[in-house]
Amino acid sequence: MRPAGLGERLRAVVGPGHVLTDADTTAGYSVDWTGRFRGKAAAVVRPGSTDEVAAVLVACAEAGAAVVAQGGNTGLVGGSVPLAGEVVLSLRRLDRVRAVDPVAGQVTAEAGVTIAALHSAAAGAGWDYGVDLAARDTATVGGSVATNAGGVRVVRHGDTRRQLLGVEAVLADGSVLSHLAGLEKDNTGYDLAGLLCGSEGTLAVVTAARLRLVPRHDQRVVALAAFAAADAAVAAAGTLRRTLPELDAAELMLAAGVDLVCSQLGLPRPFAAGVAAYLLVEAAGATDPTDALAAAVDGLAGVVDVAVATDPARRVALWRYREAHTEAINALGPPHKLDVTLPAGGLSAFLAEVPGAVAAVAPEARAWLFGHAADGNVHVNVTGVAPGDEQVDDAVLRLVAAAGGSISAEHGVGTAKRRWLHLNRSPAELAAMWAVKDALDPAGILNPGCLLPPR
Ligand code: 2HG
Ligand code: ZN
Repeated sequence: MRPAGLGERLRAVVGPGHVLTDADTTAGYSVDWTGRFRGKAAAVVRPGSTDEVAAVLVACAEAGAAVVAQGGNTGLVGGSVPLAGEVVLSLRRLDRVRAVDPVAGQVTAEAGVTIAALHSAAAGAGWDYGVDLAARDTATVGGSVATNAGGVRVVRHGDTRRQLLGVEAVLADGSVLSHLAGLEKDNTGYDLAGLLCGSEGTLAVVTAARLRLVPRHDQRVVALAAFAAADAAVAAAGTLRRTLPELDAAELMLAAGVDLVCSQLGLPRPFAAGVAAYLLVEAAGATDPTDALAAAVDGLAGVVDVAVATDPARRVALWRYREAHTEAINALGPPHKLDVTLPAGGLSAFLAEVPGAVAAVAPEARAWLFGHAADGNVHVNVTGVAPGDEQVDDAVLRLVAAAGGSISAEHGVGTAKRRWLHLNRSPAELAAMWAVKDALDPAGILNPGCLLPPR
């Protein structure tokens, strides 16, 4: 490892067993979930406490070694892998739920706690955590705070930043910021937790978070509604936000994506032919929301068929059509993933325009569209394009920006999209971001290839 002596210092901090340098072992930390972004780690360091994270950062700063923080490595924008030979700082050993406060409805969880474990801890105290996502068994608190992760329940509870009451984080110089009291009202200056949320490991390494919990809604019902046209499904998601107060999720799928999932996973087709789009709707409440959901779906225009599930196994089976999109698409080869938001009124037109925009630059490519319809968030996945060929990214992201949308809805900018950040952020905003970066990480050792475009 370079520079000489850093490896020895890191081993002294975390113990020899937690500094990995063998290429076979570090390989798993050096590639993203999709396989599109591959690098090589100078070393993987696995600290077991916040103090050890601080000592690791001091050692790296003194050696001038760049560091990429990594949680579950389920991010899909190449933001947690060492693409330029960085040291990987794995937070997975920080996996304690430090405290659940059932009175306040809050939890303090370390960075390496998975979202699934956080849900269990919340349930044990009679509460629920408002963010949920398909990668729940692997994605971690630290990564979800660092990327301001969204997921399937943003329509009801908002994104990770909305749950965040405070963080513990280590700056590049090893100093520890700790603000975990969880006061609901706390107007004492800059919102550092809010700033670090979504900073993608470029300003500090998040080691723990104080998170707000939400009341449990144990009565759940799921409907899979089929539509003859995608714009009717999009319009329906908007209507449900108004007509169904119990709305927990409204997920859009298109026929091609569901067909792919069915053939890859051997699932039965949910309906007979003639369906163009699907909306997977979940309603949840303290009392049974089935009648409310049925009445709301009855009132929707353009529905051609509906399947309803109340028992847990059948609900999971309906969700499988949606949650398996990511793995089914990946089985075709590493996709280009463009997670974008459109203004509500522009989503239908965008869905119609994407295939043409992709075909214009990559005729062999195929676009797969699905996402969180009620948030205007669509996951444009493009297969059949070489990992390094960015023409489709450029075409789709320019289409998004022209329609007034965001090039990153919930996954972050990562290394994948930093080239296009200027489409959403003005020169003044970028200068302010650089000023923050320079103040907190003057030597630029924290995830240097991520988020901010080169100056
Ligand atoms: C989801 O909504 C995730 O399932 C992943 O955000 C999206 O695979 C994707 O592009
Ligand atoms: Zn998503």
